[in-house]
Amino acid sequence: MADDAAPLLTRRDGAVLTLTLNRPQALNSFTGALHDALIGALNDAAADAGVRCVVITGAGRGFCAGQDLSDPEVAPDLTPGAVPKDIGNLIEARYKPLALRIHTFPVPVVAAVNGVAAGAGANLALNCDIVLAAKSASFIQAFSKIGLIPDCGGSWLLPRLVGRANAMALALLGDKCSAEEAQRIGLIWRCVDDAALAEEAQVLAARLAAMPSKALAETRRAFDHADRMSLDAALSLEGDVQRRLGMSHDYIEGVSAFFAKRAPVFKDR
Ligand code: T3D
Repeated sequence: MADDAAPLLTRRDGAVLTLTLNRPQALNSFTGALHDALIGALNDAAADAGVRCVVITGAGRGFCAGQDLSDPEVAPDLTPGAVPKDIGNLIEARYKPLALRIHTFPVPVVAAVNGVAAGAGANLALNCDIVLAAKSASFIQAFSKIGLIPDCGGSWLLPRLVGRANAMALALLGDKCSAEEAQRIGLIWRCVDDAALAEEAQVLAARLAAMPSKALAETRRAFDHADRMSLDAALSLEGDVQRRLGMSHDYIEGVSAFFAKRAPVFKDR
């Protein structure tokens, strides 16, 4: 496939937006164009009240192989004596905003990991709220193999997800972690048969889209903050959030629907 194909495909089904990384010839690795397209689509979706869940997946046999190591923006000049590029700028300009965009997203973001997820591609998935993977998919913290550390949030996420012992082994060794092993150690939520992944991701996304979005986003925020807080502070944060949510349409609707024995219709976002 020519590299002038759209690097990101978007599909809207009701309130669910599906974003498909579309550079299958390079396992959907990140170029500047893919970064621009992904953050642009996420920003548009965040501003669109009709979008209530986003699914991120990959075209072809991979999910995302992380940074495209041949992209001129970062590819090292292998000429002896050449001045090294400052790849810290790439992290600040591209990967940090991407990870923060997902962590501050107003509605849930689901990763449907259809194949290998390596480097920043693995951590793109792990930043998402729920990670579903095909059984044949795998997760590779490929950074150590090229002399780097886990980025795109990996240094923060990994120990939180799987504990320090597993995180250190995954990051230092850079070995392939199968989807089944990833589920077993708590790196991802669950894996499903390859043929069922796309459908299961859409069913999950439609279910999340019908839920009270604000409460779901506040749950993520509370979890993200909790590690840095004392129990006392976390309890206070819970009180502050419940105070706000308790004044929302969705809380009134949820309680009304419960007593009326009907399905709630949530609207807040
Ligand atoms: O500048 C910076 O590096 C800073 C940014 C850091 C963020 C990061 O993400 S660092 C980590 C970058 N990613 C990697 O190191 C992973 C590199 N890829 C691999 O190790 C392997 O491709 C996989 C384990 C992911 C999959 O292996 P396999 O055997 O299934 O596929 P393959 O044959 O290696 O790859 C298929 C094609 O995709 C191949 O192209 P070809 O030979 O068919 O023309 C390969 O070169 C290409 N490809 C795979 N990953 C990348 C890539 N091309 C560019 N960049 C890649 N990351």
